[in-house]
Amino acid sequence: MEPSRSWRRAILHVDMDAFFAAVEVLDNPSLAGKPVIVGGTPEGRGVVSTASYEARRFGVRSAMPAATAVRLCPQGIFLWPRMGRYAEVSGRVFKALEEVSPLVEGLSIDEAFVDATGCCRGADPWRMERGRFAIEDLAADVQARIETATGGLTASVGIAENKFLAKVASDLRKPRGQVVVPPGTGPGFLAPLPVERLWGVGPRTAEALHGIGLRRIGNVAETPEEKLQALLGADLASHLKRLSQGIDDRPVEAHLEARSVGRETTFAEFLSPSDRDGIEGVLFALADDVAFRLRADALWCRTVQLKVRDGKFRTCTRSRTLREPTQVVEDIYGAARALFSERIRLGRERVRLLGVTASNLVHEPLRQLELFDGRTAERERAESAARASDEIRRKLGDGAITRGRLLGRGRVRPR
Ligand code: TTP
Ligand code: MG
Repeated sequence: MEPSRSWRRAILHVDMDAFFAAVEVLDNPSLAGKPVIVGGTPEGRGVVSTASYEARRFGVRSAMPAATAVRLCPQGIFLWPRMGRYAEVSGRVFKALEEVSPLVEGLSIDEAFVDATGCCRGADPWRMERGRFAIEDLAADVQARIETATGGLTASVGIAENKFLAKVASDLRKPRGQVVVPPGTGPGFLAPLPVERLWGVGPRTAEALHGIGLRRIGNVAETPEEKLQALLGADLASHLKRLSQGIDDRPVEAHLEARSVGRETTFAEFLSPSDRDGIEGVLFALADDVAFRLRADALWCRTVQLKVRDGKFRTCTRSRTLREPTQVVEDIYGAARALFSERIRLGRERVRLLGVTASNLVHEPLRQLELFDGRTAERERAESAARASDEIRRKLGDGAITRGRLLGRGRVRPR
């Protein structure tokens, strides 16, 4: 029996409402109905992680400096984040989701995609029953299971044929929302929404789109792809054009942690182990490519692996786990170089192959949670600079940005 293949996909995007703040209220019911602000201090130190819906009415938002939040909402109740407790509650939410479908992809501590195509009692999730799609009942069941599993927390759900539509939908009617985008209605659903909702449109791309009069997703959908290409480069143009038309084939990946992003190079002329500049130049090029691909997929890695093969075909791999997830070349290169100098013993053997792989991937860096860590702000700047140059790289092709370290390294031959 394989009927599910012919069904249209049914994807849920589940997002907990005001997650950290809701957990605080759950654990201390006297906070119910009050403007709770998690992260930062009443003296205005730190950054807001999230705020209850009551506090949001005053304009308090995630990632806002606490000083601003104090000004907007002086009566706010500021609480220090309790990450351990949030992680524990998150575990319960994910367990409840996994009871419904084996295909659950965590996006962050409070957000997941669920492929529920085969979960409606073995029948088509998009069949109508009493004026509703079967999948709507399943989604309501998911929301109820989350409330039970957590002792009363609410989630919002988006229901659609693909990930992008489901994710946009879940955000539209919070809290405790349920928004369904029936098959075939994606373009009309998206048309009035601002272009910033398109996955991959950051402030710069939004500005570029606004510059040619494209403010709503429907405007992008109607624009000839050639015109978008001239503005954004071929890859981003085709990606945004497809999304704007509600097309997104990405599967729900249940085991992201098993994925990795790597690049390796074999040398026509082996490198001498004493040619540090040559080796480091190659490691930088490999790390640069890995970091670019992580950013393109909106992924961060926790682990960097180095692979070295010598002239006698002996292969050795060494890895290191980083303090914080990253997607910038400086961190990945730094780890690969340290592994090479500290953990690889070549003797007089020459280097035949070098490889760099990023693994232990995550969907979000959790950077705002590390509130007073100076390195985090530094990394955030590095990431945003890298993303800006990615746009140019996509627009002009891979050779466009030549990092200083790569100049004059003619020896690398990609496999
Ligand atoms: P979100 O799901 O973005 O926000 P939320 O759950 O608080 O509110 P919403 O109802 O709009 O979904 O993020 C989940 C948690 O991640 C949030 O409760 C706190 C944390 N977080 C930060 O620490 N910093 C941030 O900048 C964001 C966006 C979230
Ligand atoms: Mg949330």
